[in-house]
Amino acid sequence: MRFDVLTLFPEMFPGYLGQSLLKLAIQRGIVETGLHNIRDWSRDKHHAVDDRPFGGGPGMLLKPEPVVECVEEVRSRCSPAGRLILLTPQGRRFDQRLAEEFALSQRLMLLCGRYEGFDQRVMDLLAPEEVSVGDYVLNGGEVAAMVIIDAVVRLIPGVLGDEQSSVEDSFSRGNRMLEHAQYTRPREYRGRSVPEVLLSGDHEQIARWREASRTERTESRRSDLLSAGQADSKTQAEPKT
Ligand code: 6GU
Repeated sequence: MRFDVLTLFPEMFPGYLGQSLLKLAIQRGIVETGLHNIRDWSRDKHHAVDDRPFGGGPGMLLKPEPVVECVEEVRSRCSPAGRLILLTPQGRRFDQRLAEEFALSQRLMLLCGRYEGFDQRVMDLLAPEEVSVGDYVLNGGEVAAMVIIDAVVRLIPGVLGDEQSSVEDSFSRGNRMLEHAQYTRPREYRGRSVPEVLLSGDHEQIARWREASRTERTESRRSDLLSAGQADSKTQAEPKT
């Protein structure tokens, strides 16, 4: 799978892409990445990529020409064209389901904004899928692009050592529950002991304890997931009664 990132700050990515799991996937040829500086497509003598909004208002907007031309050229360099994703707080909320869908793609192009956003003609001309990673405002789409790459990459077969491990992740296809509590050594730390059942070797009891832990956590922290899980095959969650 190939990820092309279009950004004004490509230098934010190599540190992230060079980390363990992703680094290995790139070395093995399972994942390929391309970083493209939108500024390289500016034809302006000062290499300007932003300008003030018509009608007034705070902040600067990304100019349409460098963005559109950067997307067009990067898109044409390899095939398939893949999905064009524009990172913006105005977009569809990213979740595990969308990550699973993206993971089926051969190529994702991630277009990162900065400043107050894009000139509307970028969206009108390129018709990207607009995606947000949550209801808060980041300084730019770069961290959001890393979030998407991070969530998608672990779903690609062969990236995780044990293929079962992403299937069992919270929110994955077969699991819309939070994960159960886990313990490792030491058996006692600052007066707190590992639950006896986990040391018992009784796998049936352990499975029951874990199920109870997941249910308790999900009910107390994210009860919205329980109703969403029941509405899995529908588009909307049932209204709570
Ligand atoms: Cl995708 N971009 C920015 N700038 N802020 C965000 C976001 C994206 N998703 C949530 N907040």
